[in-house]
Amino acid sequence: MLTRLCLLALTLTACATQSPVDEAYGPVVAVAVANVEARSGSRVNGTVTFTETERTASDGTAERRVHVQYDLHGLTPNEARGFHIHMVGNCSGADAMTAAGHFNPEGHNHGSMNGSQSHAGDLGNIKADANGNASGLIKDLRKITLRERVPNSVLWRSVIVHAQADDLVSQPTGNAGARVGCGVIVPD
Ligand SMILES: [Cu+2]
Repeated sequence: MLTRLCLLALTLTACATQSPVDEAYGPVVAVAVANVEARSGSRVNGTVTFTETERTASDGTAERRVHVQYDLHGLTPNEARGFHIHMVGNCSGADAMTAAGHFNPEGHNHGSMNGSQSHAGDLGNIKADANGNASGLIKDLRKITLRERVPNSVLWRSVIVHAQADDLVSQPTGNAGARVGCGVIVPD
């Protein structure tokens, strides 16, 4: 996708500005995309893009961060819905239960996105507008990576949109209900 964006951008502006993420995070080193399709009889659909950046910290170490841009449609207007990364990149089930439970490589309890002890896949809630669309950018995630074959890699896992809001407290799922949208996270 970056290549396509740069080609599009050539006559307009520099490629670097096409990243959705602040340049302070450093150059983009990996991108992955999940095409979200409706499940459980819903009309939810859209795209979730994962961008990983790398910068050099003051102590000289490489600091990677993942940023999640979502653009989702067919949601219930004006309502919040649980939004997670689930363990298995398999959306084939009509109810998306094939994606299994939350991505939780550290064995933590479910919680809010920024809690130090929450699941790596806990992305909180998305909020639909009056037309049932939700878009936004979640920046600076530190628990996940787009690297291959490491325990916290989200490649080949799945993004799930739920039928209800995540209360950020109930175990192990935040009482977020059925799975109304599912997409496998694949390298772009
Ligand atoms: Cu979930």
